[in-house]
Amino acid sequence: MSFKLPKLPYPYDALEPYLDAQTLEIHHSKHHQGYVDKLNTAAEQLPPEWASKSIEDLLTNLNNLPARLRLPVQNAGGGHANHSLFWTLMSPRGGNGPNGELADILAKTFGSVDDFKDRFTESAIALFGSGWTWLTADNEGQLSIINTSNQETPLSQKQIPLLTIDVWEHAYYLKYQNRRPEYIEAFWNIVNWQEVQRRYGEAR
Ligand code: MN3
Repeated sequence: MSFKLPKLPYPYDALEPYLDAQTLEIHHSKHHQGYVDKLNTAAEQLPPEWASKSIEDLLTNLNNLPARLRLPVQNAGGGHANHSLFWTLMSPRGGNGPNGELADILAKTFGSVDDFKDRFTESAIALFGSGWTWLTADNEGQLSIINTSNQETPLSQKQIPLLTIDVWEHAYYLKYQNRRPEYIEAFWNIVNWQEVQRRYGEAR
C-alpha cells in the first residue's frame, strides 16, 4: 500500500493572478507531498486487512483502525484526500457558474447563488486557526456549508464534499499575508464549477 502525490491538472502558474505560482508550487510539492509521506509511514503499520483500502475507506473508518494510528491517518490521510480534491476544484477556465441543477439547488437552499457565496465566504473568514470550508451534500442531497479543523474531512461525518477551500495560512500567506478575505474573494474566479456540478450529480 503506497499513496502518491497526484499531478496537478494545470501548470503552477495557471491560476495567476488569483493564486500565485510560488504558493501553488510549495503547497503542492512540499505541503501535500509531506502529507503523502506521513500517510505512507502510518499505512505501513496498518494491519494487512487494510492494505488494499482507498484513502476514503480509511477516513470513513477511522474508529476501526488501531488506536495509535487513528490520529496519524486522520491528519496525514485527511491532508492527502483534502488537497487531492482541492486541486481538481480549481481551473484556469474556472469562475463561470454554477449552472443548471446545481444553481437551482443552491438558490433553493441558500436564497440565491450570491447568498450561497456570501455564506460560504463568511464561514471561511470566521474559521478559527487552520482548516477547510466545504459545501457538502448528505445522502439525501441536502446541501450544507461546514468548516473542519486541521485536516479533518466531511467524509468522516458521512457528508459528500462538493466544493472546498483550504484556509490554512500556507495556502495564501505569500501573496495575501493576513488578508484571508482577499484570498477567498479571488478564489471565486478559479472555482471549477463543472467539477462541482459533476460531483453533485454523482452525489445524487
Ligand atoms: Mn493546504
